[in-house]
Amino acid sequence: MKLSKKQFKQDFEERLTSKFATDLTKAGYQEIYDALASVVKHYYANIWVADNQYKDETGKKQAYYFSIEFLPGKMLKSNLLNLGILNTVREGLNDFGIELDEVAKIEPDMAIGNGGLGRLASCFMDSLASTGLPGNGNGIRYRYGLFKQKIVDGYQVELPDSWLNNGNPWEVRRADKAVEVTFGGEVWLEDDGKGNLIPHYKDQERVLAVPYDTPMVGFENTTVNNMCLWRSEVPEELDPKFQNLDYMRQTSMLSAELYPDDSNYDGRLLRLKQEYFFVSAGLQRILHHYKGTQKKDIRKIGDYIAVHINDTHPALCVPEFMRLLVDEYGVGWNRAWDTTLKVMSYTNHTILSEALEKWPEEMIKQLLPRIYQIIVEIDRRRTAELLPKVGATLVHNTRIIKDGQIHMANLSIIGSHSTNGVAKLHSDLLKDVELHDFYEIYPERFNNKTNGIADRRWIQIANERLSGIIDETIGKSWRHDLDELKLLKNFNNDEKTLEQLQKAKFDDKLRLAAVIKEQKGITVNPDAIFDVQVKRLHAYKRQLLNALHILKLYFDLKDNPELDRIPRVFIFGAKAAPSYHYAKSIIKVINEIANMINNDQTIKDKLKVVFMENYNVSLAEVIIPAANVGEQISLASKEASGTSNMKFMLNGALTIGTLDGANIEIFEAAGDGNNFVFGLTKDEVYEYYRNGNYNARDIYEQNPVVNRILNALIDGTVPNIKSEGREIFDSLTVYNDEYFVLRDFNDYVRAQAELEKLYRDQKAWTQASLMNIANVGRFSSDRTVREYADDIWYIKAKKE
Ligand code: GL4
Repeated sequence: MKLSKKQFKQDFEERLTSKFATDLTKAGYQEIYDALASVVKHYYANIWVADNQYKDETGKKQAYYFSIEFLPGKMLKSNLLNLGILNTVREGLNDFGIELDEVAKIEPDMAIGNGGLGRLASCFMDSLASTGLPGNGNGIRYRYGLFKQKIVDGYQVELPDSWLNNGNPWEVRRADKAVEVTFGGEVWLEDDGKGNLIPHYKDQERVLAVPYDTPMVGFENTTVNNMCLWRSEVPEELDPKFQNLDYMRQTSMLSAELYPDDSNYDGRLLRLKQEYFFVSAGLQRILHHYKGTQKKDIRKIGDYIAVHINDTHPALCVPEFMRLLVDEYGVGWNRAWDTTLKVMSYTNHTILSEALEKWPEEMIKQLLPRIYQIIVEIDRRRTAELLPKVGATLVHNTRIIKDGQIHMANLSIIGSHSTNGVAKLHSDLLKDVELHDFYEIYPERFNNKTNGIADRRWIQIANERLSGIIDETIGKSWRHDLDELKLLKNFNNDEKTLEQLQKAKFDDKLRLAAVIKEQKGITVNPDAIFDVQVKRLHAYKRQLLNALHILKLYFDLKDNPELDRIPRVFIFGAKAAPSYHYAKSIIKVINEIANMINNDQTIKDKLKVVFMENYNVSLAEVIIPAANVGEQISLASKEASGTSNMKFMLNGALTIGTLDGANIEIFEAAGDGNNFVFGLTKDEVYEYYRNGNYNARDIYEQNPVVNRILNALIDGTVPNIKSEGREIFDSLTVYNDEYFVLRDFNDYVRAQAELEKLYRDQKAWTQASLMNIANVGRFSSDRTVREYADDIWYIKAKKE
């Protein structure tokens, strides 16, 4: 949009006074932030209205991304950037003596997601709007987001994230669009005399679902999509049976809290209720919209909407959509089923068995009796139809209802036209191994969509220094099309460019060093290699491997203080699920290793270890630009894609990583020699599984380096980890090291040494860094959402 500085300043001052009856001399940062957000909202409101009107008038097909998590982070700068007024506003505020970055700090992170899966959903929201695609979000407006992490005595402590305390200027409550979601009670079918079976209900619990809309503003275009988040409330005119405080409490619980588990299935009733709650509310709203305002023929709804099931949490979309079509809109079963297949699509985000959702049949039957009947009917019809075609074994292996459980992945695959994985390796594993039986039956449904990241946030906002240098070197076209970064390759031998890249990295390291000093009181040397591992704490991600290697470096220096080593700062950021004991022990151990090393005067600044508290999107925006090295060291086959790997690449870090997830595609894109690869391949891992011949204890006994490091966990060398050290030691040496940490150790050490060697040659290092940046284009989520749009949702971008 066009906006002069003068106009902005006037709008801002007026808003500050009208909203808070104050002026610039007296306003605090909270007031300044709220007034600024309110002005920004005013700027996009008309674009939003116009785009909604455009969508309604053209009747264009729209996609709805159903996700139980979103992780947008802060919105202020992203909205300013996308509106094209970031600099105008920054300068305008400067004239008043206000720093935009200070104002931005006031905004709490919107953290209603756990990790990669939720963050991907938010990258998609940004990319859909920015590529002009009509794609909306649907989720839950949790009152409390992902817990805040404190480290006390080296342990993780969880505090509530009450992110809504000071209000949320970006959302719009739409009470008029509220719908009811019902649970429990009894249901029976009665013939209506015309041969139709009509469901009748008794004693249901009713919950009011109120939508809060947050606009997703596209980058310098006229698209504004919607992220709809549902809040649960008590319906006003209640049956006296429900008119009590217990019921109120129970109802508000539904949208009270995000489950803090990543890649883990927690089969609690409340979680199942949350899943049905946002699925039912979302689908009802969509159908009302198309039937009511749009006057569409409901039997043709498949031409107008696509619904995406983001992992299995929204899998109830399948039976709920059937229920709405058949029971509420009177569509015949077969027609409804064809429509459901056409509308629904599903992404699988993990093959970890502990993440696979399976709900006890009895639980679904009691909580969602009509949905249960529909699932049984889907299963019955499918079994009857497929038995003669594919035989009993395949049918049995792929059934929705098996062993008294409802298999949510099976439901999602069977009830949709598309199942995709999130990186090539992962999608192949789905086809060849994990979902092979489904692939035999429905080969045409399987495809790959490699993840991507919203580069606007991850470089334009997070790394203004680097962005500026790229502008100076190749112009600004990359800001609209990340593939244009390819032009940087022409400067791979240009001393000035390489120098500027180094300078940008150094400045970003200084910025992070200041944050580390402030948060942890640790002084780090900006000339050291900043080696970063930031992600959820999970055994398969192997933060432990990193920690063991740090111990090795430490012992090397203890044995030989004169050793010529490039100083290193190892930086961790990771939250563990509160109930994940082992992960929490790893946090404790890393913190005690850090204490030991950081306080050892003989080590000086050759080695420092920093565990940053409360890793979240905002902290990532400071940490990732400052990284020289990104650690992507999961056991091959376990990390479905990873997305921080792409953010590191974009910011010119070199990756040390395994052949897992999207790492493989990153290594290929960046070109040989520009990253550091190590470890078992997926095939080697599966070979071990087949033969069952991995023996970690042998490595412990035979490898003196490993032996010394592991002993340090239990013999008091690393202080204060009596039980945690033992737990980890046993996990490796007694319980046979589930994620092959010891097996990959030697090769990891080799790759780390190579890395250090390359770093000594600053020119060569910076060239490799440049090659990573230049080849990152394909990891833009703009590319990813376009692929979803073309191959899965069949939606079209708006022509500007
Ligand atoms: C995850 C994967 O673990 C991660 O590799 C992937 O990048 C992300 C988005 O596709 O999805 N799956 C789950 S569950 N949590 C994740 O972060």
